[in-house]
Amino acid sequence: MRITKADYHGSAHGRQAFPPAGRPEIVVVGRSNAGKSSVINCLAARKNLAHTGQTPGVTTAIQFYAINDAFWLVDLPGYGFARVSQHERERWKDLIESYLEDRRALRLALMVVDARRLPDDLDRMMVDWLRSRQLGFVILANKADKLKAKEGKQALLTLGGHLDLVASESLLFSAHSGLNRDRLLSLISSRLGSGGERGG
Ligand SMILES: Nc1nc2c(ncn2[C@@H]2O[C@H](COP(=O)(O)OP(=O)(O)OP(=O)(O)O)[C@@H](O)[C@H]2O)c(=O)[nH]1
Ligand SMILES: [Mg+2]
Repeated sequence: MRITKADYHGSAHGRQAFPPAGRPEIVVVGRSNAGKSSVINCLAARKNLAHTGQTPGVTTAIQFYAINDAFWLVDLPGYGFARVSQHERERWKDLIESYLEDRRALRLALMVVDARRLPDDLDRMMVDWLRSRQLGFVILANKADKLKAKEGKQALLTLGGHLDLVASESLLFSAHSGLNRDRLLSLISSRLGSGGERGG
């Protein structure tokens, strides 16, 4: 698949601002600062489509991007960011859950983790949640440009061990170098083509 058009559509702080159903959706989830917004920019081959930043907590609402006028690529706030108030964290959690529960046209979740870090309880909870909802996912072990090839392989094994993944559920990735961008685009393309709405 080639991405020829990527447009920012809007930002949602609640259900009422989600775009109407119709197009299939691909969502990006993961811990704050793992590189979710950077993955979107990498896929769209645009430097500043989604806001990124060195400090966690950059994305605070759900961002919708229209890709090829055919599907939504959706950026979520990150979880696990300690330096916001409990109230704000609860609000993000409710927002993320309302989105993931609500959207029948979700075809695939791209769960972004930092390949240099061990997954934690929140990552585990997210994987369990995705499994329990039977939402297809792939874990992107991002920032692989910071690792040597051997370390990258080891990071994937460690990740798989901690989260009980089968090989097809993770991919070494770099939003900066574009490592495995093509493979991810093929996966997205095949999921978009697979049709069908999620069951209740
Ligand atoms: N070296 C390297 N750095 C990356 C990569 N992807 C993201 N980063 C950096 O990681 C930091 C966080 O990236 P973001 O894309 O803003 O992360 P996010 O997950 O959207 O963060 P929140 O919106 O705060 O949840 C930025 O400084 C990025 O430049 C990558 O593949 N390699
Ligand atoms: Mg972000």
